[in-house]
Amino acid sequence: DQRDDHGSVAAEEVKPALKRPPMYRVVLMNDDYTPMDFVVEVLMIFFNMNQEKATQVMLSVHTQGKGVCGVFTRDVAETKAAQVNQYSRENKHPLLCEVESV
Ligand code: TYC
Repeated sequence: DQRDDHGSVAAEEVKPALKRPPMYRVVLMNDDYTPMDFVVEVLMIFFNMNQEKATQVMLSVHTQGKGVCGVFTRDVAETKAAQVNQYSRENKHPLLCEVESV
């Protein structure tokens, strides 16, 4: 590396301070036991979907096996997935929410 007399790496090798952060998908998994109404409720509460959009996403998960609820920065994605899983356990449903990198 070309260091200047303050020990800093030459400007051309320094990353710009502003970059888009890595994004993460929050994914809902299908199962045989969680009621459809509960999944719709979860999508409305935690992903701000209206009933029509939530029903559409729920049915897509039901038929495809999994589906994307949203794409967020890492902290937001991990928090939403943890909240969904906690809410599902509290209500004795096996619904599983996962995070995957985009
Ligand atoms: N397969 C469930 C049922 O038939 C409904 C369901 C949909 C469950 C989506 C989970 O992520 C899910 N009751």
